[in-house]
Amino acid sequence: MNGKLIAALGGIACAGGALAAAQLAAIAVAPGSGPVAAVGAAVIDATPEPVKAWAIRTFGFHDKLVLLAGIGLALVAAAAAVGFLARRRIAVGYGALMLLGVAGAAAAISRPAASAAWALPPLAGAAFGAALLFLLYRPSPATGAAPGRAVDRRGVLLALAGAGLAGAAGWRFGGTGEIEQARRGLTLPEADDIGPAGTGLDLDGLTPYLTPNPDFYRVDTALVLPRVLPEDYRLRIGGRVERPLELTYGDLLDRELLEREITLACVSNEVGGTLAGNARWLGVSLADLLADAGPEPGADQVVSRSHDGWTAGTPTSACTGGRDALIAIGMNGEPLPLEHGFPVRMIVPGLYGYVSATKWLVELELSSFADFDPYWVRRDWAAQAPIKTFSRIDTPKPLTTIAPGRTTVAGVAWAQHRGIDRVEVRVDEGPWADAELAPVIGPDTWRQWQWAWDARPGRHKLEVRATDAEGDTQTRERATPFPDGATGWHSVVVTAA
Ligand SMILES: Nc1nc2c(c(=O)[nH]1)N[C@H]1C(S)=C(S)[C@@H](COP(=O)(O)O)O[C@H]1N2
Ligand SMILES: [Mo]
Repeated sequence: MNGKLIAALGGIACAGGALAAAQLAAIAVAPGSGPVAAVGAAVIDATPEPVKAWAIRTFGFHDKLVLLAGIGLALVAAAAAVGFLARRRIAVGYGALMLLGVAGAAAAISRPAASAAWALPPLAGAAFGAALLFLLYRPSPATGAAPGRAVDRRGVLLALAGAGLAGAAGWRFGGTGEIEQARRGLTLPEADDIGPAGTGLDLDGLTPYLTPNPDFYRVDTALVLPRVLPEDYRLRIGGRVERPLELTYGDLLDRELLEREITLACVSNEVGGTLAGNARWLGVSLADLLADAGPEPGADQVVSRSHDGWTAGTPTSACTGGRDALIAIGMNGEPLPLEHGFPVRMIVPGLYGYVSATKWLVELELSSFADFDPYWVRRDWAAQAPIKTFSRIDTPKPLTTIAPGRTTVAGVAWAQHRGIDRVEVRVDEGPWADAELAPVIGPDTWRQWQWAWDARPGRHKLEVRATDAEGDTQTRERATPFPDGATGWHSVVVTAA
């Protein structure tokens, strides 16, 4: 192998060794303190909104994977270049490793959940990388011919293999196995107050009434899933309250448990989008918990905080004022899945997820809108975000060809906590026709609808609009999800032939 290539590989071996060592050290300190997670999270927090929106649009649920791959590729390229340069000037190598360590440490301690100890894994990793550099890049024998250093071929290959193995071990043992096991070992109690169960339409191509957990959309800023064992769990309720409280997971299970069907939706959902799901949630009444704590007058915002330091702000009135706001522990008959907030999350009917649905919930702090801006509000999303009325055509699918004649057009509509009263469909901008609505149990879930269409041969545009129970019909005017939710009618073009 040629010397330049070995030198480049040597750089990758030193950086890889540094990273692997840091990831292993992070297992002992805290999973979030690993440089991969910390730098990734810092990049996510610092990414300007338009870039983030573009990433979600382009990569969807894979946005985090793409980000990690991007950081990884950039690192490999930089490490190869540094490794190459270090042959002539070894200081470049030490400098780059120091930079890696300091940047990793800075990213780690900037995390909201961090303690000072979070700086240690990246620094320890950098020190390990420096030791590798020292061992692999040896001064050339003083022949005077070639200045610089000779890179130890065998050593580089060994170090690369070692870093790979250590990285894999770090991934495995820093993983979620222990939490998955704890989750599987749990049996949740029956609800004391069992809400009505909706029965949906079962039509080909139509979104099912209840969303199975594996199909439920996932949106959050967590690169590594926060790991909270039920036995270590504490929910603190404090801030502007008369009686601060602290509850364990067991304390939550011992309270009256409610089971409610509630549709959750993301503010980033575009017209026609699928960032919403309907589940049967098991949990404790948030209103009861807050009544125990006694919010002080003027504390109009409930700030909820996750284990990884993310925050949401919910109007106190929405938490106490008669809706089924839940501190949820169960989803569709199981403990919450890890991706959906295990062990405890918040669910408030009628508000977008970013202002209400905190996953991996560990703290409720009574504050005011004037005094505190939560995560997305600091990034200019609206502080108040009730869910806007939405309707979608699920079938027929856009740009498909259907048989002429009787065709079922069907979809879902939602206006949580107001309820859907009417869904209308029109073809080729003709008159609006009323769709048939599936029965619903209340205003907090989405509502399926269907309409029988006699499709003439040709190309057609189908459009849908819904009216909520307050009599407000969806506006045709298109708005982007930023800053408080998209508007506009969903349309689908199909050909009957
Ligand atoms: N801890 C935490 N909770 C969070 C978020 C987050 O980034 N971190 N995102 C919120 C957003 S924007 C939405 S839409 C919902 C999505 O919940 P789901 O992933 O269970 O569907 O979670 C909310 N809760
Ligand atoms: Mo969201």
